[in-house]
Amino acid sequence: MVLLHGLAVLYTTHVALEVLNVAIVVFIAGAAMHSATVSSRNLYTSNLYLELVWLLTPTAMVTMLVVRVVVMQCSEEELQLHGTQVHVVANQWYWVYYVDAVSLFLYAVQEHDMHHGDLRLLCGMQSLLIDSSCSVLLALTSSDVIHAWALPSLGMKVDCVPGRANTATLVSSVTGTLYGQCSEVCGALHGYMPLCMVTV
Ligand SMILES: [Cu+2]
Repeated sequence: MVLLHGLAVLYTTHVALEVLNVAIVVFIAGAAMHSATVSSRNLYTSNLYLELVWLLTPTAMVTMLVVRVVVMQCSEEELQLHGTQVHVVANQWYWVYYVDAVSLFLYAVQEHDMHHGDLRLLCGMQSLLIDSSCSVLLALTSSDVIHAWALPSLGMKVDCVPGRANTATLVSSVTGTLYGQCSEVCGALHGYMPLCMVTV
């Protein structure tokens, strides 16, 4: 909610600045045309106050943008700090989720264990349960080679790189079972790394 409010404020600011930009362009063009007359040339070529306006107006606009960006970043950090944190470690060829003190090992369901209606290579032995009313901060890494944690239905794809932790904020407005897969070729069983997530 804080992030959405920040985005709305940022959009409003950009629209206001665009209108201001157009007004400045029109003003400067008009002033330039007017200054073409000999009688007013001195006003626009050696006017200290006009120079100050031209200097301070862009400075104020850039300052407004910087302030808005800082507010946005602070809002996003606040959103992340209040959400659930999940650590994801990719391995050849399974996922491990660490949620608080619980570890979840996600393997693909073997074909002889599948039930009617199960999606081949998309169903996992376990599913990560997510509350759709909360944001989830994901910290993703890998223990061996590069993998990619991809959930197309939420438009998410994050690389899992050994020795590096990439972060992403997951906000799901839909409920149900979401499926994804590893999206970086990581070895012989790359196709056997499904992501199965249940949002309630
Ligand atoms: Cu893979």
